Amino acid sequence: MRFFTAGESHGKGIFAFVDGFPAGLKVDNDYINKLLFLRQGGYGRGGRQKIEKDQIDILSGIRKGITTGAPILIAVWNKDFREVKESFVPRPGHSDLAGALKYGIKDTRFISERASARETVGRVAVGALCELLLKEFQIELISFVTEIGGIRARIPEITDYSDFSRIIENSELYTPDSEAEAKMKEMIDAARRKKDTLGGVFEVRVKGVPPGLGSHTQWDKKLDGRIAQAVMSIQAIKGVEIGIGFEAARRFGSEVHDEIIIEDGKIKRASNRAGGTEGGMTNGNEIVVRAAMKPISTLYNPLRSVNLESLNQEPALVDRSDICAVPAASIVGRAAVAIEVTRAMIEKFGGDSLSEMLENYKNYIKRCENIQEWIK
Ligand code: EPS
Repeated sequence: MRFFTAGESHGKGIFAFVDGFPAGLKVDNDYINKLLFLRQGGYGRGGRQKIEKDQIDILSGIRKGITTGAPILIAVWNKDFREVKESFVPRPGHSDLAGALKYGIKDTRFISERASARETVGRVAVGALCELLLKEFQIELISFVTEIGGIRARIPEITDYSDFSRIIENSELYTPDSEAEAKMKEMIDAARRKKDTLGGVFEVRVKGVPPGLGSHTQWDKKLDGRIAQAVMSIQAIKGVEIGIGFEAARRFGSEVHDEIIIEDGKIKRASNRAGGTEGGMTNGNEIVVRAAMKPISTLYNPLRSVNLESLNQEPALVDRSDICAVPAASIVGRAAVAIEVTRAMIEKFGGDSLSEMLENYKNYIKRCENIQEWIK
């Protein structure tokens, strides 16, 4: 399975094109629209989200609500479709200057219209479609905000994803710690008053993943690497870690690796510091991914920049923007991980139809459970 997005922030719409998606999946449009709705939300968002009401329009690949195996084309039409005013003063931190140099264009709108995080509408639509497929294999995902502007949330033990999702969706910052949330909101208000922006950290988890997705045999088949690339490619993401991530570098090996134990005749792990991947493959444990988002680069109190026409020192472009978009990014991160896990599932279990995949999956799980017979 592969996918691409197209579309500009103030163009006609955002489009997602998915090729190689298995046939036979019943598509719940409401589920996809719900994730698009969550992507639009979160305390600290700017004025644009009051204009848009992101909903999918399926243009191909789905008949009578069921995937046909043909390419799927999804459109989300922009309500704020308009010709944006040209701009010659790049924002530090945005794609403006690097893109202007690369493409030899002074009007940075030629760059920023496509670089805009509005593109993530397409990724969330594809991610939600992938989640519907993963549900058929009892694979579930959640994401939540763990940190904003240096304020950290306490994360409880998460057993039931549905219960936890309800807590997250009732929080304006998609975080489970209401005390921390209140402080985060104060920080966002302070940033708004200072005409500044704030970043943070979010976490994505995946439960019910079978062992053996991805492969140790080649660099570009390693699932941890693929997940890192998918998440790092989200606008404004500057760091990605899996499991205990950077913390592993500060501990002894005995405090990092997850012991292998036998319980009721089943092989289990005593902990999950690896975050569900070893050797570039899933090990059957929960996948845990965290990502660091930098503050949005459009500042109402702009940093110094240079006018690309006059070469005069000028304040950077000031435009409508978000103060904090970490909750929205957590939904995009969830989509990015769902897409990579789905691609790996299709690779492992054959992707023409859902029924064929399910048969192969059940057979493989049975073999894994009967480990002495399976591993010879
Ligand atoms: C976004 C819509 C955009 C931006 C944001 C993402 O709306 P507008 O530019 O019309 O205000 O708020 O884009 C960026 C963060 C960016 O870097 O360009 C959205 O729908 O997510």
